[in-house]
Amino acid sequence: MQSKRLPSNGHLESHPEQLTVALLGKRAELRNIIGNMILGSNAFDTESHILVVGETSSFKIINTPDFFDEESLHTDQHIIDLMALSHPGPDLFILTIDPENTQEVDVVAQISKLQHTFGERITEHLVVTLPDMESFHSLGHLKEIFDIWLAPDENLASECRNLCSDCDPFLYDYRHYSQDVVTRRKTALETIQKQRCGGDPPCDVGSAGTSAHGVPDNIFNIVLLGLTGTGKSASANTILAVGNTRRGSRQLFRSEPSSMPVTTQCEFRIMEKPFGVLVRLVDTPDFFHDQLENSKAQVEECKKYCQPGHCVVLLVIQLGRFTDAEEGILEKLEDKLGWKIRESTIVLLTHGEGLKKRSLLRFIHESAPLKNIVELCGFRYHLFNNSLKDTKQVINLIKKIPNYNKMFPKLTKNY
Ligand SMILES: Nc1nc2c(ncn2[C@@H]2O[C@H](COP(=O)(O)OP(=O)(O)O)[C@@H](O)[C@H]2O)c(=O)[nH]1
Ligand SMILES: [Mg+2]
Repeated sequence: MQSKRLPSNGHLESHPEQLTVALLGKRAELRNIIGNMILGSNAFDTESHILVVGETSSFKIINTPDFFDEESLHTDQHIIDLMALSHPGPDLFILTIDPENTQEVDVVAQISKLQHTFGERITEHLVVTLPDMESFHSLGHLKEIFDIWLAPDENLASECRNLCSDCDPFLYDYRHYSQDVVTRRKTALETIQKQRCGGDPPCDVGSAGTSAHGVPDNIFNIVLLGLTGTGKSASANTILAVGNTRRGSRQLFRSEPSSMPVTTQCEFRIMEKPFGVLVRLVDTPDFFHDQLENSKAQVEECKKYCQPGHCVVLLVIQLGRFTDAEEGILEKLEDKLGWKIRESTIVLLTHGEGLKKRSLLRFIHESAPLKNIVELCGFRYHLFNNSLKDTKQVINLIKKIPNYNKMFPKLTKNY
């Protein structure tokens, strides 16, 4: 593909393999997540009202503000900037669909607007990312109608280069925007870039630059940790159920009784309701299970989401079934993850129906090792009955997240 591409700017000469990707969509947080996933860094971390460029030698990602905001006074400027920064055309457009806009009519309207703005052929270079497998299935037919690629968020990073491997370069058509204006803007942006950066290394206008791999992005993570069979996946599903509307229902995590690990790798779902901001719900395998292959790699994957200040850990323990293996589990997890997760941990006890009418606090006090863990976690604990899909137990859990009212101000208003 690169050999077919016209050289559009200085970066291609230094990085001939570099692909240029235009990142579009209504929600800044989601665009940031996708952009960071592809770059393998935390280059994008704010809601920006200008175009932000993040680069590695493999990718140049142009993260655009919301083109679909009818009230924006700057849409034309943003479109011209995108055309200038990716002149004569990017290798790929990625349209990120957020969990609240997965209705077919919304998605079709966005694709049509892009065709109208940039040219009919955009669809041959367009990847639409969907937030869950359910919308992936329900919108599957759009693939044929528009000749686009549909991709669930999770697999995108590895797919990006494959997608570009055998298509002709995309070239903007200039039906609505003058080519002269775009090339003038391109020269102006290059001049600004040179003044700012001395031309080397590239750090375009509004550049986020790039940074170390594995640094967390700006999304808050809820990470479920614990041994096999304690109810991590079932608890994640209970949380997920609160945000599910009929049109936005999400694929559940696999949860079933088994002494062998059912969850064998870290998995996440992005949700917005009831938090009011995007939250990544991360289910993990039992890192201590001797049948878990690749345990080290899974811990590394988990570390991406489980970083101080960016997450809450739910340490899941089955009520009434505290095992020897769980003694010292908090310290062992801290060892693996490399920080004092206790500062951000809530002990989540499952099988709440087993408590009957007894007091939970008394129950905890009767088990010295359980009491010890709860104590180490600053007495943050909560009880779930995962056989009930009860919103209240989830909201009460969220309210135990340290600083929840600052992080989720809309939740405070709604509940
Ligand atoms: N009755 C009941 N069953 C539960 C509860 N939580 C989990 N389970 C069941 O326990 C089994 C193991 O749960 P799972 O979520 O797969 O555990 P994981 O290995 O920690 O992810 C599944 O059959 C769940 O349905 C609960 O609160 N009540
Ligand atoms: Mg599981």
